[in-house]
Amino acid sequence: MGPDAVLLLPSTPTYIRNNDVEHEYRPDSDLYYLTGFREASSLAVLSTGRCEHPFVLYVRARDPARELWDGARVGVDGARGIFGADAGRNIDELDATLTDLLLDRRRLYYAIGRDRAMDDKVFAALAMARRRARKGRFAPTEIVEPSTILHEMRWSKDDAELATMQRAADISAKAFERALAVRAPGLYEYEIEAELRGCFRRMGSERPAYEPIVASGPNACTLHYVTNDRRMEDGDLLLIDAGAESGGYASDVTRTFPVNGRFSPAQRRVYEAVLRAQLAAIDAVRPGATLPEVHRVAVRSLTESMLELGLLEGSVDALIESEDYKRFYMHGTSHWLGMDVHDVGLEWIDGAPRPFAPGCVLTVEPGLYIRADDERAPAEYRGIGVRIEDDVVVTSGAPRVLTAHIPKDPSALER
Ligand SMILES: [Mn+2]
Repeated sequence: MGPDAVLLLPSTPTYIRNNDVEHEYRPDSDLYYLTGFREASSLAVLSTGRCEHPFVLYVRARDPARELWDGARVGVDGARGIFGADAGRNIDELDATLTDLLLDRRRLYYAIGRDRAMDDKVFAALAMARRRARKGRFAPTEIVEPSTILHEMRWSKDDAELATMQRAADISAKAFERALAVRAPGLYEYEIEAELRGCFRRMGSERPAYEPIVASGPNACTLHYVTNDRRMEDGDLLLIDAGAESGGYASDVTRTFPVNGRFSPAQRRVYEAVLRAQLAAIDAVRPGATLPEVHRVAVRSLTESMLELGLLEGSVDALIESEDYKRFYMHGTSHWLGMDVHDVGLEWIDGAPRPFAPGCVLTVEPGLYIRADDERAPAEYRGIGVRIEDDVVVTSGAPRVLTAHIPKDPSALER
């Protein structure tokens, strides 16, 4: 942060769902990353240079009457004793005390525009600090976006983080095992969703890392399908894109398999094309490689398959150049994965794609989607959507796949 700087890191605001019921509070990733603190209405303040308390944690004060309703709070003593703050403070005293923390700091790290109510408090404290800056005292003259430091720290995962991510992946693996065991024609998609969610919670996952996609038959061609209310039919494929969050970290997995336990020949050809592309793309995840490079590997392999399957005509190079392949593969191949399912960290640095380094984690998730109403496609492929997604860690050598134990070989899936 440099000398004489201060970082303000507030919790995410809570939102009313309806009447007096709130949406579930999910701790802010940055705040949780730095402090481990999970309660709402909190704010961490980190300061460099001469100051009385380098780490101040504002929390909701203990309040037996409120805690009777809402559950136990760590309180200001716990902020110090449990979370290692140099000072714990009551969040209700923020307005009265924030100015002091900004005085004699030159640079303020604060993410403007995420929470307008908090912006108002910070700007008021900043204005007050400027009024009080005299006789050798001073106020911040720079406001810096904290992600410039924090998100780069989060981009590369240490061993403890990777162990947590492996745990999230293992929970997802159990849930997919369960989905494979219970799938059957006649069930509704939400019954599979219920199995996934139940499995996550039974194994201690806090919540799904994102809304589970349980897309049977033609629904697999809707990329963000989450209504999950179709009755599955004999002969459908089922595409499940779901991942557990555990210890604050996400997993993100997609598998596609036949509802009746047997791929049709056409389904199997499409499936094997996606699997070929996915294996080639995973193999490209090496130190120094980049997201666009991994995507290019997947696109080339998929475009070759589109020709073989008779979905497109022409040459591979021309179809890639014209982007005609996007009719069947219209999304990216990868994103960073971590505390956020689409995790933070720059993708480009100084105008060039960022090279992978050991410890960064990304998904590899190619797919083929042939819409049911695509009358130019061979009839046997219409309505087939396939995606296969794994979570991959960059190491100094071969890529490490956190979700490797979830079956994806077509014969293994049938077994
Ligand atoms: Mn994904």
